[in-house]
Amino acid sequence: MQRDKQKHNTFFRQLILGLVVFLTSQILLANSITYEKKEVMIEMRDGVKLHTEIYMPQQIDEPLPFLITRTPYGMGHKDGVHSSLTSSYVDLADEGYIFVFQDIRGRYKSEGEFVMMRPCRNRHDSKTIDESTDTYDTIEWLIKNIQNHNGKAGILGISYGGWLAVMALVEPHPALVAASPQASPADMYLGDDFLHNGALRLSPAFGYAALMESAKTNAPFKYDQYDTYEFFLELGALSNANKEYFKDELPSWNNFMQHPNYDAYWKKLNVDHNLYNVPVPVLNVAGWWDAEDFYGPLKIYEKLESFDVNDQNFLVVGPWRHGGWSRDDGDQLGAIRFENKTGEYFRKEIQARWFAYHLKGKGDWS
Ligand code: PG9
Repeated sequence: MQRDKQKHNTFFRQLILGLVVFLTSQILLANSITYEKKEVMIEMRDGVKLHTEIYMPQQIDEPLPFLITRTPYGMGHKDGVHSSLTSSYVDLADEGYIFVFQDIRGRYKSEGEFVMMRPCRNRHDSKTIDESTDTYDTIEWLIKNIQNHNGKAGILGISYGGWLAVMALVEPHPALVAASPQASPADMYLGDDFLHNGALRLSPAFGYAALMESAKTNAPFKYDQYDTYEFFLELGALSNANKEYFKDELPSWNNFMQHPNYDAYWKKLNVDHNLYNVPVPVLNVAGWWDAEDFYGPLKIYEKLESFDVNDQNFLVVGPWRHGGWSRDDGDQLGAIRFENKTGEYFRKEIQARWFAYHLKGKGDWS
């Protein structure tokens, strides 16, 4: 009886998997390893489906870990391959992981409503969701539906993607054993993108609200002049932004206008407030010349240190602009030249080694 039920369940799981995988496509070459790409819609606990690309290395026989990146910005492709695999993830792709790229809720090909930096859910209400539960549900689905994995998952991302990696730590899936939040904001009012100690960073806040909340895909604001300094001078009072352009339709801009003080709205968004006893090893990354999110990684590192009994919380800070470690050589910043390719060094000797150690038990890390 039990066995029949199991068979029945397996049959339905396979049937559902068959429906969910709407594209199992090309065998693609990333460096020396061939990857097969699958495109799936993964169902979250509330029924919303998230668009996900999965790249499986073909020549590696041993079970592999998942390496996940979640984004609100859409996925860039070159010849059908996610562009990270041939640029910033080259060293990781050479090592071989099951790469997973996902559009977050409400963005690009994913269903549901997008909420910019969605606050953490009320855990007493089992019907609630947030970016942490979406990551949890994604890992759960991957573990149950993708073959030949080793039961481990890692997550990495930069900026908004870095913040999503931090959110994965709020209610971490047991299979999540490595997270690298890079340039993640920690507090938008105190020191990251939108305000600095209460002073509104007008151009980034205005431009970002427009970019993310005017459409489901990135929609850069179309300034009617080259000199945006002039644009904002001509705009006059801040209230004119809604009157003339946004028409009260952008939730984040409305929040910026309605919460000039450090009130509950901003405090709820502070990641510090949501991280407790994180059991997952973390590689935090920051750039000394990051104009957007330098405050965040230091604060997140500091918070994680407060309960890091196993010495598994790390911080890397280099001579980089926002995200400069992920693609740049890192041997110069504007006119300033350094002796070394610091970006390349980070990707090969730190990032790739750190994930190989935590997800594959390879090499050492101390
Ligand atoms: N600094 C950008 C951001 C992160 C998180 C929230 C809002 C903006 C970014 O580059 O993604």
